[in-house]
Amino acid sequence: MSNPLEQLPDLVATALTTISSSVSAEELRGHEPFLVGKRSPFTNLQKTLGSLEPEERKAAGARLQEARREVEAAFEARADVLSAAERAELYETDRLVLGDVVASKISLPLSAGHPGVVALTQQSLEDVFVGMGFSVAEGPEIETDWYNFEALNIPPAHPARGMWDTFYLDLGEPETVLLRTHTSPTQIHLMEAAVTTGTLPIHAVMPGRCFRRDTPDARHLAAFHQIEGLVVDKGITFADLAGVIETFTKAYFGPDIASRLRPAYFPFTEPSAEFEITCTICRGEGCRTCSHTGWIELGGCGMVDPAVFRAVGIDPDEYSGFAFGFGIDRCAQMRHQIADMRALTDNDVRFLRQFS
Ligand code: FA5
Repeated sequence: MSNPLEQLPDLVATALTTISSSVSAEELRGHEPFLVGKRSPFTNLQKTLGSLEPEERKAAGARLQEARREVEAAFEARADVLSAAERAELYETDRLVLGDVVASKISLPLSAGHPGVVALTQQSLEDVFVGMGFSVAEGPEIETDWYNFEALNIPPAHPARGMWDTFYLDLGEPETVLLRTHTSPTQIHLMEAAVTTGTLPIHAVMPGRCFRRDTPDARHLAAFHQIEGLVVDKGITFADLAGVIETFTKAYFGPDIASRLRPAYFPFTEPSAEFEITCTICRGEGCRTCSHTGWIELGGCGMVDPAVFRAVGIDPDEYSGFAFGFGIDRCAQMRHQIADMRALTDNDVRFLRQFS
């Protein structure tokens, strides 16, 4: 029987010629199955080795393997050369010269970005209140339990703490340092500073970010914004508070949006009220966003509780005041008729672009 490997040198020579004469990586890839793949003569020859005697089969297998490796090595080397040449050519043809970059910069509709709708809303709210004679102040986002709760007449274990589901920080004694749940602690900072520096009265608004363990839904986020208002002066009454709320509503939302105050409870104001406006999504008809009531709660307000004055060293017999705090995101939602507040944090540029 003839030796099946007789033709091996010719097969190797033919394969090497095919490899060296391929002029592109694509052409070489087209030959791959017939040179080193399943359809190569080496694979066919492998199958014929079974007809040899065992001792012949071993030597023939080694020769075949060596020939296959030679072809594979030549194939890899040629593939490297061809693809390197093609990459170099691509770099050359795709290279941008300075003139191209300048030209494309001019023709592209580039956008530098812009403040988001909540930041813009905060600016407009500040403008309205500054126009009404308020100054603007800021307070820290990380607070102690004393500023966020105790000084606001909410002692430990007071049931009202349940109104604000709190994120505590792992700092100091457990549950003593937290992410502020509202902007009301800034009232305390402001009153303390005014007492220390002897700069009463106070007419200020305090915008900022707040955090609650609230499940996001159409009207809630876990990180949201409030704007706090505080007036401390002599002879301030609930009528002043109601007048400020009404003036603000008309100035910011327009003459066709109504506001109303409903009795409520906050430990730091007495009496207290909830401040609601006509739902701008349904214009009072009732919809999913306003839970079919026609009204949307913007915030809370009331006359500063004497206990709060005493906590910061202000004499409640000499001074009186009012405070309010409402959601900036909620204002943005109502002003722009955004049915679901979660759109504010989705980062969808099609949504964000509308408010530039
Ligand atoms: C307060 O936070 C009180 N500090 C308000 C206050 C200040 C009362 C001064 C009296 C005097 P309340 O928890 O109701 O109250 O929140 C006020 C407003 O913040 C809400 O009406 C809503 O507009 C907004 N708000 C509250 N929680 C969220 C939330 N998770 N996402 C978005 N907005 C919220």
